[in-house]
Amino acid sequence: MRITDLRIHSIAMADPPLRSSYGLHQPYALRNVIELESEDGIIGIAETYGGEEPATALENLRDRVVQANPWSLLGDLIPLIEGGASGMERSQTHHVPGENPLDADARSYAAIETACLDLIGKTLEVPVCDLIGGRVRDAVSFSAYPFYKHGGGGGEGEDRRDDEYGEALTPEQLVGQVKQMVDRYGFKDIKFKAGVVDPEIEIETIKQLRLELGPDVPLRIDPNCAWSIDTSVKVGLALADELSNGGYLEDPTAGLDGMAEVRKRLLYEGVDIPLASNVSVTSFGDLPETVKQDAVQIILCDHHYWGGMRQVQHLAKTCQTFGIGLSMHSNSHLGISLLAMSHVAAATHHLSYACDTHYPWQSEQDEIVEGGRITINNGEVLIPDSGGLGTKLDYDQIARGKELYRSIPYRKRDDEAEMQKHVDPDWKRILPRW
Ligand code: GKR
Ligand code: MG
Repeated sequence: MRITDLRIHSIAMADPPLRSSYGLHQPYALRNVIELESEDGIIGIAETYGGEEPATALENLRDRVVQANPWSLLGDLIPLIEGGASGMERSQTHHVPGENPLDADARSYAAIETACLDLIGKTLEVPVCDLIGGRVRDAVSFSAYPFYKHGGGGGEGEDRRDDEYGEALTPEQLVGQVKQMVDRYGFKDIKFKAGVVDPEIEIETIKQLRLELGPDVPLRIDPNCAWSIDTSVKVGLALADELSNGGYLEDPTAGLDGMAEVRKRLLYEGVDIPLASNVSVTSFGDLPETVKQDAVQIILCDHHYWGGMRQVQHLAKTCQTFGIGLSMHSNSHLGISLLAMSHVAAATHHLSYACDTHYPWQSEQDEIVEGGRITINNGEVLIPDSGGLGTKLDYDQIARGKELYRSIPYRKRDDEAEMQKHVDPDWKRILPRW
């Protein structure tokens, strides 16, 4: 089988004004969607980070992809994930995910891998999760992902969207947002994006969530490194009860040394809540130091930048070997990514927690897969029965997403610039802020 065409679609989708320690989300999030067409006219698809740079990086692979055999292409491209920061060098930075130059090759490889697996799976009529080793579950659990949020549903001008969740800048509003999301999707776990306001208010938010949701719902908090070591320890002590029982403290502070120190000091105080990370551990090169220092007890994998689904499976086995838990990170995405995340999660035995997803923040209007939005019910995505990822592109919606992309000025994610534009002209990302 030969690949006869590679098509790259740069698209935009509305994104609400969500806050994090990176700043403020722009009114549109960007994605690149790729298609690999085989000589039999079968099309494999993948979704990855958006904007110009990822599109150019994929375009630069065209000569190696077109005319290649999808069965062997992934082996031919392996130097992309075996060299430099994609191999055993460390790749952590404090860029927003998708803008880290050190994992650019791993991101390109992952997109091609997903599209090849979808193409092969569609050709053989085998779901991707079975192709990569076999599913260990038919349904994948995701967690609710509440954010501090300004009023507005995303989009600009005439394309301004309805604001489904409303403003959320106080603990009470955050609790309301969570209840609404849980009612709609049935999530059983909650991951709260923090690092936005004074930690005392974020502690209060978690306490209110615990009171409102009862003792059994796992709670996580992720300030994306906004706290000093002292503040991280203080928050860990204050939330020792609330974050136990299946919860975790995610990237409280920057860097593995800082994470290790927080862990040590919490243990000294008799608090054993695990630390999770998608910032201080972003590649295999970070693992030796992570293990040596016991800096992170849960790694948040992401096939989009860890070099694809099979690298995530290697990561899972490595984590299991060293007694480290595994969960999954997410960034603003549409249905192809949600399905790809679900397939790799379905085929990963050592997946210890519900995965993250931004999917509730995106709207039906922007979905690009046939049949509209993927269903999340009881907090779960069911693996489709059909071959590959189990979905196809809706070409009208792709055309719409491309038109939107052409019509807007955004070409990369820049939460700091957006923050300066709308909230505080002098705002800078400071680590640690508290
Ligand atoms: O969407 O603002 C966001 C998040 O902060 C995202 O960029 C993070 O990568 O969700 C992510 C995380 O868990 O750190
Ligand atoms: Mg995180």
